[in-house]
Amino acid sequence: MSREVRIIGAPTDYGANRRGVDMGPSAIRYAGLADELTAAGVDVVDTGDLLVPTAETRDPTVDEPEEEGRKAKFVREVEDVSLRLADQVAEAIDEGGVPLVLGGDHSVAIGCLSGSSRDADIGAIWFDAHGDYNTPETSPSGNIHGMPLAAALGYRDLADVEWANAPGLSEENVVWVGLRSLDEAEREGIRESEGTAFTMSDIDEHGMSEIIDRALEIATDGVDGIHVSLDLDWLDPNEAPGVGTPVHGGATYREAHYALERVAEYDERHDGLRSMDVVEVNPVLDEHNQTAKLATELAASALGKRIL
Ligand code: HAR
Ligand code: MN
Ligand code: MN
Ligand code: MN
Repeated sequence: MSREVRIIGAPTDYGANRRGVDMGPSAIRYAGLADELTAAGVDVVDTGDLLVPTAETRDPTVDEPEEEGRKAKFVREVEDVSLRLADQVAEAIDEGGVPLVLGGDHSVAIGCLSGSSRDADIGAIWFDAHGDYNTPETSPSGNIHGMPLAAALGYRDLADVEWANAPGLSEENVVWVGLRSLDEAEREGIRESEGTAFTMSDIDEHGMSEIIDRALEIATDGVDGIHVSLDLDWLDPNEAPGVGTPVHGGATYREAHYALERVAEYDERHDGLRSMDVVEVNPVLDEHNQTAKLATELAASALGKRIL
């Protein structure tokens, strides 16, 4: 029997600075996700979308952390989504499936990491132009999509509550791949962290093939499995124009596919891919749904679709 991949839509844009990523799950489904995954040889179950109140009906500043200089917009809304999403992710894993969460902005990774690590030690590979390692203290924007990894690791949690923590995520098993846009304090935080950061320069120097091997080795060392977080702005904007915060000089089409094909290969040998998210697709900024289509193809590569 083939493995079940459980699609969970999380149509949020609370964590982003522009509207539109809340339409990501629809665009990704419309681009043919289910067919792509079926071609990858998995059983697809679509559980639909979490119910997420539209941002216009909420006040971004309610319950922002109070001390001066701390900012985390829509923190209560992100909390609500994270708790419900974590339950769904944990349930999918309990029932033998692999949860594939469709964002939504990258704050949805908080619920993913927390649910995925509820009863297990996990590592994480963070495919992203950005570090997403800000805290309410260091964030220049107050946008929570720049904070999920730090929040999951328990750094100065959002609004001083524990809901964001991913209990079984171990920092030394966190690997960033493809970094090229960091804020000052965030850069300092990543340098000091026990995680491993591979920048685009590292990929230039060593090639994606070597970098992804090292990333997999580090992320999977001594843990039960990994969470793969795929922010579409990891790719170059030529390939993925439909994202809220594009940064030039990103992964190419083939580099991205190759990396995720290696994830699938690892998974085949070790059953190590525990959960995955695909985030930050913004259909409003996209060209003919190209970025959403790319998201479906990359998810399929990670879940075992092969060329031959
Ligand atoms: N670092 C900036 C901030 O904290 C920008 C965050 C980026 N946006 C994302 N995350 N798409 O990967 O506001
Ligand atoms: Mn991100
Ligand atoms: Mn990003
Ligand atoms: Mn370890």
